[in-house]
Amino acid sequence: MSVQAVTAELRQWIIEQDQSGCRLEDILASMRASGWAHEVAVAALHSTLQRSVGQPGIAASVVVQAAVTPAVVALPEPALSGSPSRVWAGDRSVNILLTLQHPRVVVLGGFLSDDECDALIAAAAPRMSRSETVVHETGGNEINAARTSEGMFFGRGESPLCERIEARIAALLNWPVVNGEGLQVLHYRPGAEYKPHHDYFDPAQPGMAAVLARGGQRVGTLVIYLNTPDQGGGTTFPDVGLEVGPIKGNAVFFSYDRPHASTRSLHGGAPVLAGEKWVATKWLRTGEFA
Ligand code: PD2
Ligand code: ZN
Repeated sequence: MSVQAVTAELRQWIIEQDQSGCRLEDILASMRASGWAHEVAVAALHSTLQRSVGQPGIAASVVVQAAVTPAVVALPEPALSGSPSRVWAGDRSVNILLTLQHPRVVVLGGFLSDDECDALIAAAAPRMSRSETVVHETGGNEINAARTSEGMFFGRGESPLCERIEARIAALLNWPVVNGEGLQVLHYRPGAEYKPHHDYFDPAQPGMAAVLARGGQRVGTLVIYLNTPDQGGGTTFPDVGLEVGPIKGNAVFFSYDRPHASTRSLHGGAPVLAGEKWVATKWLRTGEFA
């Protein structure tokens, strides 16, 4: 990925636009249209105009700051200081296979045993129906061509197996069990995929108030692979060109500290090319999910 540098020329251009009365939103839109990444453009606007505050005709940086969605304070996160090869997840040791800072991604080996994967599939299989996605305008659900899997939700703590897995997730990610949604199991047949999306809810959309009232914002996702497809079906992070291979028992965790694309948490389930794919997804909220 190329790094975009904020040059003296760019800063001068920003100051000129601002002095000529251009609205900050329009300066940001011009920068985005010329290929600047959103977060780089916002940072350039912020740092340039903050330094210039007080000069005639230049808007206070506070206006730019308001355009940046504030981060939540705490996030789910494994205890990785000292770069351990394994972390203890309450009842089992889990291997740390890869970590990335931005987006925050941790790939985990041996999160579930083969028996646990098989048992979860067996419990979910009779309850599968076509997966739906949240309609941001209304907060309801709908069938969506971008998501061609079948799925079901377990209630939190619905069975001893769910309870054991939820306790392991809570111990691994240092996040309360009650802040988790119930485990969702997804089944992808050949050709099925989940096109790139963000898991957080866009608070600006009208239907989101009701969704957010029940447990707050989503801040982390754990996708657990319950089988190994023959070909395809990786979890992709298009902003950084990362693809996590779906290996039975392994999992990928990622977090997002604000409901914003600048987290680079855009991700998708690549099409299954041969065989089938089963995953369990756990979404983690800022508050208690009742
Ligand atoms: O199945 C996946 O790899 C996948 C990809 C993206 C699952 C989800 N998102 C999800 O359940 O949110
Ligand atoms: Zn997702």
